[in-house]
Amino acid sequence: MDGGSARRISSFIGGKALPAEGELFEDINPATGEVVALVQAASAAQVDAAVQAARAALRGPWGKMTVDQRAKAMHAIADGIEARSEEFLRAEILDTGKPVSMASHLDIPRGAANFRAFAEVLKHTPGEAFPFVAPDGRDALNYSLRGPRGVIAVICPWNLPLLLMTWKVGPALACGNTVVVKPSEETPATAALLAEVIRDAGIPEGVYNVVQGGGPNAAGQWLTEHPGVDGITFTGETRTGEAIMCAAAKGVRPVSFELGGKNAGVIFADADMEAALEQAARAVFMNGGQVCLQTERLYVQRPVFEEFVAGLKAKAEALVPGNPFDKGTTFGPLIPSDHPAKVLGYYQKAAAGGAEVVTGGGRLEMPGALAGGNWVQPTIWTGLSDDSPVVREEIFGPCVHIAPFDEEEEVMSRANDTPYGLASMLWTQDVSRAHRVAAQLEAGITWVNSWFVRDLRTAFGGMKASGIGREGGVHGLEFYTETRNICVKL
Ligand code: NAD
Ligand code: 6OD
Repeated sequence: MDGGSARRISSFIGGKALPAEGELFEDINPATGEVVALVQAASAAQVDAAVQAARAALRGPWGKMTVDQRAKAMHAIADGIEARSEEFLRAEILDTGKPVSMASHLDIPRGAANFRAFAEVLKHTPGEAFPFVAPDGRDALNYSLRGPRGVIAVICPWNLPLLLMTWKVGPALACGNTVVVKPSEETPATAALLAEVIRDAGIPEGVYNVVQGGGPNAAGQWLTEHPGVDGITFTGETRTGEAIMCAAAKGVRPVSFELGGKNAGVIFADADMEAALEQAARAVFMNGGQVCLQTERLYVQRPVFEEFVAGLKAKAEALVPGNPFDKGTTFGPLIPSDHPAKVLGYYQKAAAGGAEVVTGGGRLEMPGALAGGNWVQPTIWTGLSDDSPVVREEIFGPCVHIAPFDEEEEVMSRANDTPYGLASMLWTQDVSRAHRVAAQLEAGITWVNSWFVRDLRTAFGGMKASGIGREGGVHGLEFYTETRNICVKL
């Protein structure tokens, strides 16, 4: 096992890494259960220092840069990630246990792409100006100026640590804000590495700060409650979003939230079965099912139901769990140490509720060094009713319930019968039906005959309990900038 001995990771404030001392917590490799690092937990005073450093940096050279200069800086950060991609890859794999085949194609390259994409969006976003005649007959001109919102708190989850952090840090910095990032306590490493890249790219100190630690009564809560924060962008559980919204209410600070989901996939009988199975297997099992866009409910039209269930079972059983550093590994562990208990709890509920367990349904016993990791079996169920907790609640694991349906109208109402609305997936070769159904699915994003093929310039976010606001391309400007209207009488 390519584990590595425990190293130290710390917070990064005002251009400097703090000494890794004081209160320390363990960073665990989920594939093995080994401690890979000891992490310095930021104190309330250090969180305050990070916010002060970010505020001071707004008044320094960063605040005076032109859009072109900032865009150049964003590309320099992306270059830095690419130059150190092997280090990012190793750090991300040790923190998450995800297979190298996935992290090298998705997490790290998209981490760099987030800086390039938002640099270009800013450079090419037009402004607005309205010449008009005022009531007194004189000419007038109104125009808008967009400026940074200020100090942005970036609160991150553990499932795609670098990708989802840079997805927010990229637009925040491109718009001229400064940030204080709170990575998940489960995955602290790549936020610390990014601090070195940003420092080495010549970005002024205080523009990018990291506070390590937990959420409640720790760095996350102290940061979101801090009055010096001008906006909070958060990805994580809906319940955590509710707590953060309460913190943001003080001072009426804006939030941008990407939250939980219980995403539905709909397979019509005319779907290209081979492609649908290939992508459904990704949509259910990629990253151990720990992707917000993951499909946990599949509805398959009755004539192809048996064929589809058998096909997905074969895909699940062909997954290769193993050492994440091996190129042939295609399936990794759950990430937090307490996550198997939650996921296995749903596995038990499904069995107790009368589900047919098509495959999986329990812990995954692994050999050697992997025996201590957070492994659960890829799992498929059928036979539960739509109101079963397994079919209604977010599990965030490598599992799916598959139910048959007969009519288009029926499946629409079943797919939409959820408090969530993040993503959905739809397979049909009937173009009219694809457009008709996609327009009715209550989800921020619908994949048609595909899964997770999203251009970074498009809007991303959830309906209902899956989020507030949209990020991506120009859509993120609503949150990451403040617009001022200038009214001139000529
Ligand atoms: P989480 O909500 O437990 O934690 C996310 C972050 O919030 C962590 O950094 C945590 O320390 C911090 N936090 C927790 N309590 C806090 C508090 N009271 N105040 C401030 N910060 C606090 O989420 P998670 O377990 O890391 O991630 C899994 C969840 O994230 C799933 O529900 C998943 O659906 C969701 N998710 C959503 C998206 C999306 O784009 N919609 C993407 C990825 C993950
Ligand atoms: O990169 C993306 O398109 C994106 N924002 C993915 C989100 C995945 C959530 O787990």
